[in-house]
Amino acid sequence: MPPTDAPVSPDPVDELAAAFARDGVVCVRRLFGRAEVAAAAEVIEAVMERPGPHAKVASGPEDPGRFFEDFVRWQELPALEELAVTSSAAAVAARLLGGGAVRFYHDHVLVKEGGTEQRTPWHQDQPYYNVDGRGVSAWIPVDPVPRPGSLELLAGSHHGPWYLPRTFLAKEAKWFPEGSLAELPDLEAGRDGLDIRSFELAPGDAVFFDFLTVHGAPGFPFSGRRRVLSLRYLSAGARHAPRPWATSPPFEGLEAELAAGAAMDHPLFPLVSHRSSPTTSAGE
Ligand SMILES: O=C(O)CCC(=O)C(=O)O
Repeated sequence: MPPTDAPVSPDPVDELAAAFARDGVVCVRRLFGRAEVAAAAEVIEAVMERPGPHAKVASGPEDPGRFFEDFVRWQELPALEELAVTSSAAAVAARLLGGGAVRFYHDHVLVKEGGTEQRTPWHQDQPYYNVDGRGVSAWIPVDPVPRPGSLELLAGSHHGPWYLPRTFLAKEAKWFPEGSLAELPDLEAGRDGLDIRSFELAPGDAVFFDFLTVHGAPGFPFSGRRRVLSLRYLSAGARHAPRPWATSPPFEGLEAELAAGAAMDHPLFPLVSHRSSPTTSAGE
């Protein structure tokens, strides 16, 4: 038995959960090992070769690079389902969301080709979704990401308010109507005074962030590509919030099967059953 006054070293995963609750963002180094990074890279290549119905190019025709996105492909790609539901991403998400019946929400592939100038505008994800309650995304690059090309997140912004979601290129209010939510302040103008977090990342490192954390990303002014798999998870307290508009991503017809306010208990949102235990610790 250790002496009772021996210092107790805090569980690194609990430290991570405390940092996530405070800041709405944490970086986990080496979340994916070599085999998982290779599997994620293969998934991204398969998605790019055969884009799905929700795929889009979120950069203009004049951009010297390209910003490609696709969503919700896990049902066609068993390797993606495995990463989403049983990997250490699911394990860390479950710990960050406080346990309970954590569900996988959807996958999102985000690729910026080398030289892409298109910025990902500052935004929160949740106002585009069909859920109320908490969730977390794991943004996992399979290529090295230098800090000037990396995701940026405004610490503490997950406490709210919700900001009006707009289309990335034309800035249209296609979801909540104009005036119904606060406008996002001009973060670029005041960024020196803000607690903006960003990380230089190696393949398999991950940035976990709350569905309400305000985030954006620069273009990718490098020769390599920036291929990212983002895996999104729902807390046990998340509830279905059908909207009178098509959410992004859309879940057509779901309101006929899942009542407004119901738990997200549906085969589209499988329970996570992670095999790996999270032993990773927070990055800087
Ligand atoms: O990868 C990016 O450029 C932006 C990522 C993002 O907005 C997201 O994962 O929600």
